[in-house]
Amino acid sequence: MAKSKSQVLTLMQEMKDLLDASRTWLSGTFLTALQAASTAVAAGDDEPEDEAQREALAAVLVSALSFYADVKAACYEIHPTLGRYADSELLSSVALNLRRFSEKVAGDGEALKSRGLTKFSSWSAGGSNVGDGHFVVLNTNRDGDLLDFSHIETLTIQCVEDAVTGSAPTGGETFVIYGEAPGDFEWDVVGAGSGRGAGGEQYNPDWGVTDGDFSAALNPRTLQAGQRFPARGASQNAGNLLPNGNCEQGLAGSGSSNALQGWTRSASGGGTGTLTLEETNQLKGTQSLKANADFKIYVPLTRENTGGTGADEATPYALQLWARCNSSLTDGDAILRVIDDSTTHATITVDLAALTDDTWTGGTPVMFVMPGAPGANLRVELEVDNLAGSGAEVLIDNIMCVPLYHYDGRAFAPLEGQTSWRYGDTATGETTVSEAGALQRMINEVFGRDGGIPYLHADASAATYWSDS
Ligand SMILES: [Ca+2]
Repeated sequence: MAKSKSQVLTLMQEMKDLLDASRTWLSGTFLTALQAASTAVAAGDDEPEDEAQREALAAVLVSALSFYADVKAACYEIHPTLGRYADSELLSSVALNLRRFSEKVAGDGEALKSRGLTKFSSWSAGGSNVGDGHFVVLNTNRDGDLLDFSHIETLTIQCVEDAVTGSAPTGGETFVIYGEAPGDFEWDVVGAGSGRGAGGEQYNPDWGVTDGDFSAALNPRTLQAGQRFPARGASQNAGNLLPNGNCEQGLAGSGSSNALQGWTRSASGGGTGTLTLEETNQLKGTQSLKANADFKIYVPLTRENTGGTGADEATPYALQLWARCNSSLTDGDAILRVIDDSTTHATITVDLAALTDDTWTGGTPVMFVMPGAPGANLRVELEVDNLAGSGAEVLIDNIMCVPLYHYDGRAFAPLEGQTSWRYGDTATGETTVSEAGALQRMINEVFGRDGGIPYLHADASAATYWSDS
């Protein structure tokens, strides 16, 4: 007879205790004693017997490393039991077993206790940065739940090549990400990697992981410590999903049915405004988009690998646009949204009346997860609505829908601003933990670092916990 719920729970608790006890012992009295013994061997003159003593102690260390690996391997072997409890279709698949277990726990209105992570929700930009773009971060999965894993460390992203002193494209300046160095031994749980040598670690979230589809776990946007990556910008070669997001390719069509090149005037609610180009007060490049009446234009998004402007399913993106108004404007909104015929998936709205006159302002970026199974006519719409004021004008530029990078339980990107990123620009963010949920930590440590394996459903306030003890 299969294990009961309480027997499954007890198994998890005892394995967690075994892992924690071995770590406590190894990183505590054992290591202290080993180091003291090594120091004692080194004391005094070198004698012939010292070498044999050093080798013997080295063998002890090798055994300790092997011992800890064996404990983790023993914890790992609980996955078929979790799968059996949750009626997994394939007990040999650790990913499927954990997914089914997580789903059953959530479906039963239960949860593991959250680790108590406090993840930074905004990056702290360096005080001497030249670039004025936004650094964005998203810490939740597609269901809006906190991704309950990450290393406990301070992360840094830093521009290492720009378009002025280097050869990086404007808007796609090269950055690097790194955290803090891992411990000397596997049982020292510290950073995911300082990026200054080996030790970079890949730690996948479940974005893109839908039933039967684990492809996104192998996404090239998943970074490791020390890895270089381009910033996200308004041009398509800087990652923008939207054609002509920097408005440099001009307009298409005529009169009040015209649109940005690469875009289409909406058949419904398309507005009466005729779009023109601004070539004097543009944000960047040589042109921005100008309107003096309402309009709505769109770009269709196709699902990945089907041609056209492909949106990667179930993966995180950011929306942003920049706007500038003249003093005649009394009301109006500039809106960028991801929408299909049944659902609005994300919207960024810039309240034009709240902007400082004749000053470019970047809207607060909006992060969202592209739907895995969108309705018909998935598209991005750009709209100016309720524009009011005699002689009112609005300028728009750097219209962006850009994919985010994945790193250690979060999604993030530096976004192009009015002034481009420069070499040395930086941002930092710290994650702390209250260690509220030891079972969840054990699951993270034993399973969470392998690609494509989902973390278990955890909650800080569920009525029924799979308790730690
Ligand atoms: Ca432009």
